[in-house]
Amino acid sequence: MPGKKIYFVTDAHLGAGHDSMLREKQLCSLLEQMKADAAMVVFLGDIFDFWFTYKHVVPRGHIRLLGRMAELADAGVKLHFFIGNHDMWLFDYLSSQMDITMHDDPATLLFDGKKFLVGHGDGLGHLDRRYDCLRRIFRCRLNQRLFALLPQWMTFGLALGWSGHSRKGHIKKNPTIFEYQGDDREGIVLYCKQRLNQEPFDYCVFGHRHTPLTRPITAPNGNQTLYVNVGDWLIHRNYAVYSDGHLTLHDWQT
Ligand SMILES: [Mn+2]
Repeated sequence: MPGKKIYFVTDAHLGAGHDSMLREKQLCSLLEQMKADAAMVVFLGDIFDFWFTYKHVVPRGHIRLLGRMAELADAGVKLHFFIGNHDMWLFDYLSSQMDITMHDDPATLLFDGKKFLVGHGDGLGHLDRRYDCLRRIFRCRLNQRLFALLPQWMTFGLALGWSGHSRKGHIKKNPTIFEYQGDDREGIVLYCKQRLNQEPFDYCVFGHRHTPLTRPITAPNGNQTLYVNVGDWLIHRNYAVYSDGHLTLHDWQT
């Protein structure tokens, strides 16, 4: 320890659905395997379906995962967490409990001489004005303070109900929402091309789209990169691994 690989996991949405505990246990078994060879573990967001960190109170659940994460951090594995649109209100909870770097926005990670552009993926490419506006409201400090004043039965009831409702609503409105929308309609790809046009990246690694995908992309200036969408742990139970100059997607096996 630490080892030689980077592991990427995303979108477990723990707390959603009846199989949440099973998903959490499966994710923990992957984290157990990581102990053997991980130098870095990157959580790409929406690991929790909803979270709100109060000053003195911790939301119930997810104890196995939190314990495993702390265990990896304590063993010297570098942990990164990119907040998603579902767990954007983790604030400093994880970083107060373990050695982990929290990211509110996409960031550049360097490893093994390679440059990674990494993020969750929501709100990129500015294709959805309504969502941009909502995101600003949710990320506003004052609104977060006001939300914290509401009774917890109300905030959690509201958020978890809305999360499920919004997921079903999106699928109903657009049944192909989780399919690749094309290079000119995928917000993350548009964002990556824009960034790639300014500086080179070896890899762009994101989540949020719930569909695993590996795709070479080229910026207008000719810079090329490999875009990898890790998929999710909600439906697919997949993850990505960087090792020895290769970034690959994997299905989790029991
Ligand atoms: Mn998301």
